[in-house]
Amino acid sequence: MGTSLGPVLRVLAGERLSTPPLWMMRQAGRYLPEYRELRARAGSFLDLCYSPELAAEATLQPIRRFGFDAAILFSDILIIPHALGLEVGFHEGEGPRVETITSPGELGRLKDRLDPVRVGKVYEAVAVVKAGLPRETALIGFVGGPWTVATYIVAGGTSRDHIEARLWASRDPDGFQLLIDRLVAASVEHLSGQIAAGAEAVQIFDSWAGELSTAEFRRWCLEPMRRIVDGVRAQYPDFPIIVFPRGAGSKLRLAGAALSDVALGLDTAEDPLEANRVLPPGQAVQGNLDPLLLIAGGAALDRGVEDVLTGFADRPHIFNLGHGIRPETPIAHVERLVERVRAGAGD
Ligand code: 1CP
Repeated sequence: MGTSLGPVLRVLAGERLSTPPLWMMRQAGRYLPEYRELRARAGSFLDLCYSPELAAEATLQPIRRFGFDAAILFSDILIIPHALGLEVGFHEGEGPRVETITSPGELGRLKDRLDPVRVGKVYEAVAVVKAGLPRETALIGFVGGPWTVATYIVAGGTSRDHIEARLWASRDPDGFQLLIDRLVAASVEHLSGQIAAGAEAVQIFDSWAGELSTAEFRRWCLEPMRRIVDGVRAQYPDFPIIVFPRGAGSKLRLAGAALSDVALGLDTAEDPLEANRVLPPGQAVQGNLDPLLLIAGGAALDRGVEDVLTGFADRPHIFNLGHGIRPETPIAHVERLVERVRAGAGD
C-alpha cells in the first residue's frame, strides 16, 4: 500500500527521501500569465474562489507548468469568515476587507455552521482538481490559523502589527478566546469538508503568529492548532497535516513539542542547524527557501537551494519557500529551482 503513495505523502508519513518533493506556497497566482488571464476572466477574486471549474483551473496551472509534487487548492483563508456570514471583499491594490467583530457581544453575528452553499463550491473545486491531477501529486487543502484569521476579523482587514487583535486578547482574553473557539470549530469543519471531497493532506497557515509573546504564542497559536489537528484526526485518524506557525523563531522548540505528530512548515528566518537542534528527530519539516532568492536568481538562488537541501538532508523534508512566492518572480527562476532541487544538492 505504502508504495502507491506519492512523495509528499511519503514524507508526511515520516519517510526521508534523498530528493525531497517540492511545491511552493502561493504557487498559483500573479507571477503566472495564465493566472492573470484567468483572474481577469473570473471578475472578482471571490468569484474565482467560488467557481469550481475556475478555482480548479487556477490550482492546476502551476502543476502543468512545473510538475510540482503537490497542488494546493486555490482558495483563501478568508473563506471561513465569509462562510460564517461576515462580509468579505477583495479590492484591487488594497488587500482584503472583512466585517469586524471586536467584542464577545458581536459573536452572535457568526453562523453556527459554515454556509453550505459557499463552502460547497470549494468542495466541488476540490473534487474537480482531484479528477485532473496525476495520482502521485498530493492535493493539499488548507485553512488559516485561528490567530491569523482573527487578526483580519478584529481589524477589518490587513493590519499593521495586528494591534487590534493583540489588544483585545490582552484586555479580555476570555472574550477573545470565544472568537478563537468559533474559528477552531469552523476550521475543523472546513478541513473535514475538504478531506471528504478529496484533499489528501492539509496545511494550517498561521502567517501572523510571529509577534506573539511566548505565553500568547502557546494560547493563540499552538493550542488552537493542536485542537484543530485533534478535531480533524478524530474523524480521519493519522491524517497528514502541516502546520505553519510563521515567525515561531525562538519558540520553534515549543511548536515542535506541542505538534510533534504533524509536519512543521518553517519560514525563511529559521536556520536549519538550529531547527534540527530543537525539533524532535524524525519530525517532518517543510521549507524554507527565501522567496526573495527566487527573485534574485543566479548564484544566490543556487546557493540558497543547496543550503536548504543540505540543511534538512537528515530528516523527512518537503522543499518549499519560507513564505509565498511574490508576483514579480521570474518564471525562469522557478524553472531553475525545480531543476536544482531535482538534481540534488552538492554538484
Ligand atoms: O487578486 C488576486 O489574485 C488576489 C491575490 C490572492 C491569491 C492568489 C489572495 C488574496 N489570496 C490568494 C490565494 C491564496 N491565499 C491561497 C491559494 C493558492 C496558493 O497557495 O497557490 C492560499 C493558500 C492563501 C492563503 C492566505 N491568504 C494567507 C496565508 C498564507 C500566506 O501567504 O501568508 C493569507 C495571510 C491570506 C490573506 C490574503 N489573501 C489575499 C490577500 C491580498 C491577503 C492579504 C495578505 C496580507 O494581509 O498581507
